[in-house]
Amino acid sequence: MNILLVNSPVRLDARPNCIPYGLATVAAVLRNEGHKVTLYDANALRPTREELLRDLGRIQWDIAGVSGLVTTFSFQVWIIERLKAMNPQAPVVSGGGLATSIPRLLFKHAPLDFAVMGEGEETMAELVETLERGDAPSSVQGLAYREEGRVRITSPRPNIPDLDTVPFPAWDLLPMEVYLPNPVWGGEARNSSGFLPHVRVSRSMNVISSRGCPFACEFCYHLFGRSHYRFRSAENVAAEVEQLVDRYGVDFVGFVDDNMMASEKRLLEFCDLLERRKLPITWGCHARVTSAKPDILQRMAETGCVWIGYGIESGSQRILDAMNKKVRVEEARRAVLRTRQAGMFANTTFIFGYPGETLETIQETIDFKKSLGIRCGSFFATPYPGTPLYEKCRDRIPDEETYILSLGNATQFTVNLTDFEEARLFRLKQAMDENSDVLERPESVLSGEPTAGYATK
Ligand code: B12
Ligand code: SF4
Repeated sequence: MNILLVNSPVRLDARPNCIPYGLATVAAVLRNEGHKVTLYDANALRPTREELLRDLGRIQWDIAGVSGLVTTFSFQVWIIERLKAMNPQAPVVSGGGLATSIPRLLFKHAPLDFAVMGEGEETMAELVETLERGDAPSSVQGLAYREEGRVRITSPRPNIPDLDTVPFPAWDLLPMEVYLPNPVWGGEARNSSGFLPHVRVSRSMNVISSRGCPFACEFCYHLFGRSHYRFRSAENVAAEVEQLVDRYGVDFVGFVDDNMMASEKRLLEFCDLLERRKLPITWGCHARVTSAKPDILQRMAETGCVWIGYGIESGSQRILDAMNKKVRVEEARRAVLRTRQAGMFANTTFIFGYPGETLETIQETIDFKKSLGIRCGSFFATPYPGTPLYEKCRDRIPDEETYILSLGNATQFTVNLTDFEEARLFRLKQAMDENSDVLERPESVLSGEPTAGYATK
């Protein structure tokens, strides 16, 4: 079959820096099954809508797939309508964060045929095979589809037990040269990250070495189910890095897994492989502060790790507990210091305006940042559908559809989860981002107008 896969654009104020990793592994699986796959990455190419339609007009497909995060709702509704109008016989399938978290809403607004929920490789391959045979989709696990005007959801598909069986992404179907020059992290990525000044990155690529996370923070969306953590073998990950170096001259790999350091044994094996194969890369990863042990950090730095991103979220224990973060403020502080001592950049991200946020908790975060010399912005606490935080805050979201349409970068305000009035909330966020004390500040300062970019409504 001819299969067209479209990736939706996100974060248009930053240059595209991450390949759509999951969509590209789905593409690789479909190709291995003998299908002809075209991958149109609208996030890399950033075409106008007219250009996109013109480009699609040149492609033939029997089945179309669309991928995107929950923030791509309006784009997906539009593109699904267009795909159906251009080729009414061809089923359209959506997968990824949007299809998994709010499939019914997508069915309501778009002429969608199928939503693949959760991991996509096996479900999509099985769906295509089922449609090719002309069988009913009801036997395909992990799927939502229309039946007699209603949306039916089949039983959940168990996660792939051995991730080493998943092929590497179909890089050759992607416009790799668009992504490679744009570092996964750093100022231009607009994800509040930095780099050490001496680190030079010329060709950077994102890799996923594990899926899921063993923890359950209240605000975090778990696409592959809560608390189900699986990791690829060190050998399998090193082989992928080696191919990226050989084929694309990659000199920096960003592991964008939720928590790349969760298995110490696998991490140390991976470091050994990098050393033994003399792979000429620097690298970075996301991790939990509780994984930051001095000997492990030392070994990571020796083998080229230059960046570790920690979701610190707050300097207030009360807020961390409310988030179900299962971390002590002191552990976060230690992780930053130890990472720096090992010679790496400790990137930190913070959430502002969590339910329960007060002047005192904001000041605690400011104190935390100041004590470590951290200067960075924060993200507005944003409840994403499918998270416990979303359920907890439903009463603050009067109309779900309007809310979903407002979701974008969490540097922008969507919903007030605190008891502060909005104008004050914006000023407080600015103060926290700039490390200006809020408890001792004269009221005249806090009641002034926030600088442009803060009153983001
Ligand atoms: C890299 C990344 C990004 C990148 C690029 C995303 C992209 N489109 O490529 C950037 C930095 C741009 C980004 C931005 C944001 N992100 Co992000 N991001 C990630 C991250 C860390 C990794 C994605 C990844 O590679 N996953 C691994 C692969 C294997 O999974 P996958 O992509 O989901 O694909 C699988 C399935 O979803 C499915 N599938 C996917 N597409 C399709 C299509 C079809 C047709 C089929 C059949 C199946 C299918 O099959 C794949 C293979 O199993 C995830 C966390 C995570 N670990 O997943 C968060 C995550 C996806 N991001 C998330 C969020 C919230 C955001 C932001 C809103 C954050 C913010 N506060 O601003 C912004 C978006 C801003 C905007 N303006 O839209 C949430 C998604 C919530 C949701 N319900 O969609 C996640 C899950 C983080 C979290 N735990 O909360 N992100
Ligand atoms: S925020 Fe991080 S540690 Fe918490 S559940 Fe999400 S991925 Fe896991």
